Amino acid sequence: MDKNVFIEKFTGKLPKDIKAATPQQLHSALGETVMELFADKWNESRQQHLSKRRAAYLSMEFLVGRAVYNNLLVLGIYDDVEKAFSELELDLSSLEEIEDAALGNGGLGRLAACFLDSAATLGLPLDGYGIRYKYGLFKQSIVDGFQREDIDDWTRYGDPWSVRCDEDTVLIEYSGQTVKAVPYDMPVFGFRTENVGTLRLWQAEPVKEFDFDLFNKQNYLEASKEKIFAEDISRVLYPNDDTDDGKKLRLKQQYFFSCASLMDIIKKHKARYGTLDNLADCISVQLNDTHPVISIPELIRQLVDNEGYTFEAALAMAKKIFNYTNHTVMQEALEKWRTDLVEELLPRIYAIIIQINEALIADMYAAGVEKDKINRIKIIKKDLIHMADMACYASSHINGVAEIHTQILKDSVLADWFSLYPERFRNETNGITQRRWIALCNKELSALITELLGNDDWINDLDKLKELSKFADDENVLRRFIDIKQDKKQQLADFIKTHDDITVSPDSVFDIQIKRLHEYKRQLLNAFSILWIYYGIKDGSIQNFKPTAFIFGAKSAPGYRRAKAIIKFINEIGRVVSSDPDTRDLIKVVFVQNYNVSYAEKLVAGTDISEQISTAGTEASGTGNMKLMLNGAVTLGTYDGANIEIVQEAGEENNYIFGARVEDLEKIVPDYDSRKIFAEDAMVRKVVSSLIDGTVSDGGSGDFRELYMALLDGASWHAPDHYYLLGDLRDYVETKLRCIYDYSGDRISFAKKQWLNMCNAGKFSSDRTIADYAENIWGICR
Ligand code: 26Q
Repeated sequence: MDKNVFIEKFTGKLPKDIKAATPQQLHSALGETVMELFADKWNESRQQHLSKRRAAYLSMEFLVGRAVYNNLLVLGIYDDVEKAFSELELDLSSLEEIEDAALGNGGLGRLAACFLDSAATLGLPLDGYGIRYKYGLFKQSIVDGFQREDIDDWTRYGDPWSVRCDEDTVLIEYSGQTVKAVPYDMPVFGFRTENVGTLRLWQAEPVKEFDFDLFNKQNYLEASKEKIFAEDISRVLYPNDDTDDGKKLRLKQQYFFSCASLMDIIKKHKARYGTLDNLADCISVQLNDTHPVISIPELIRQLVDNEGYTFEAALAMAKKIFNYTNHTVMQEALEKWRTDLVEELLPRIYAIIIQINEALIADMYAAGVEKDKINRIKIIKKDLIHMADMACYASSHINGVAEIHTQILKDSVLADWFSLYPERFRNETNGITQRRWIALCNKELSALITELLGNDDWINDLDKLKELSKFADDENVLRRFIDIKQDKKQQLADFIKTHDDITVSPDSVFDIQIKRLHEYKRQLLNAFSILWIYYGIKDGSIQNFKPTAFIFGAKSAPGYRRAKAIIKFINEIGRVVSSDPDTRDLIKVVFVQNYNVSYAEKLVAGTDISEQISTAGTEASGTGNMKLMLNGAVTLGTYDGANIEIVQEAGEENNYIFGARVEDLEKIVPDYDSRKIFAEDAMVRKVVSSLIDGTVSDGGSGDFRELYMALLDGASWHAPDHYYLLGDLRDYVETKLRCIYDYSGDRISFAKKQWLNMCNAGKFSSDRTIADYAENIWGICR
């Protein structure tokens, strides 16, 4: 990039008094400048992608975060732009005020964003399709220890990284309503490549903006009704990241982007080939969980109703084109739609689903499958449409997201399907992009890596980090690593101070748990362990405890009562330990507000201990665990999800594993009695009793009592302590204490463990994951 050309273009977009420009003005000018400079490159890539077999990633969520810094980095112009800014006496860091595009809830959405980054970098023809929500994931604040939610109006100051493409607008029809789907395209720049991917996000708009007749008749509300109802469809991201609430608007959203994306794919294909006969040779579509699975009957509808194919031919094509990724083992998350709802909203789709279901049953009879099994796997059961069963029937490949997760799919969640079509099942262990998750967020550690390796090729090939294992006993290198970690902890502490007005000492151990708030992720277990340590310090059973900051970042679904109670509980514990002079200098509890991608970038770099403590068999993979590992943290975790592969790579001796494993739980669960542990273990009893004995306050809501009862008596929908907190608690605390004492006992040995985790994170690059999808699922190449 020519710096002078850049400066001229950039300043031309700024107000006269450049120094008075707001961060938002700077951001818009910078974004527009970059978009103009790279427009040709993007266009060439678009054409390229259409010229060969390609893949489309359909996802209801793309948690891309803040675009500006990442784009500068991957385009290789970060340093130049930083210089240009300072020559103009501007500060690039002022753009930290720019909002994240939080168009996703958590892991599934962030994975989609990492995948696009990796595919672009690998030069692969992969593009994303999703929804351009007006409001992303709610903004969270903590008031008096409780979570508060606010809307996230992320485009309020514009969105310079998107291009509206009116010419590709399509019409979406529901019964009784037709709306426009207008695409906004975001470029996905690859690192050190000419290739640019496209993330196409659809926005819902009315066919008719305003009814002037009605307005003239003074019927003002009615005059705008069509617009409001249309815009409702892409107005807001559902903040649940697990439970299937079966809401009609969500079904409308799913159909909206599935239909629009397939029309787009078909239109482009026809324009190029003049026929759809070879569609399956030219495109592969990845369904990110069940959310876009309505695409299956929709593709068939378009082929049959618009293009004259028979149902059988269309179904055969669908089976070749689609692939399905499952991201969760929990039954509550497997989407089911009521037949009457689908029939009312999308009668033609409903009719096609019935035909698919009939084809499935016929196939099964023909193959001699027993009736019970057919009844279990058919798509329509009672009055519900089971989206996962439709996905399994009509996909070429079905995959889980970590070894253990795929095994659980085969053994239980999708066991019937595995017995029918074993060849369809694959494991694709998740990954993360090292561009955002170290090169960008930890420039200091990246510089050290580059220096030691002699070049920065590792940014395209993360396995290169393995070569750094040879420095694991080099005290000089470890000291430099420790200094960098200290630096990142200081930066994090400074940010927490400005952002949350909480003081945390960078000289303490940073023990961090960041992820959505969910019972199965067991933030409550972490909270109990802190109380345990608190009581242990008080009664003298824990001595010489090294000052530790327990840092949490998590959003709860707004309607998830228990998760919200856990947030309040954590904050209450924080209050107790810091108002006690015996512990205030030893234990600090921090619950950061509005945990998001940008906050995560700071947290992952400043972590010493990575908390990955889900009940064995519940976390499909986890990807935060990989980000923290890559930045040199040890994992304190269970044998669950990708943790297992992490310790396989980095060594059990360099991590802290505790708790029951899946195979243990299988034996324990049938006669598990949390009351027994509670009765026999005085410390467990003391800690758990804090929920009801007046130690902490839930503000009179009774929510803490409800948590207590769920652990000891269960609830109408589950057995007592169904995530096995009491069973794992003692082992967890002992392991955690060992970890903290290891840190304080011998910082160098502990740094060695941290270093070796970083060195062995290569497997968890999403470049590896995407290369595998490309070769084994999509059949695409650069
Ligand atoms: C379903 C119905 C109604 C409303 C919302 C939903 C819904 C929304 C989001 C269901 C699930 C999700 C997201 C799930 C998710 O993020 N799963 C995570 O996926 C990661 C990437 O594979 C894994 O690493 C995590 O282990 C898994 O929890």
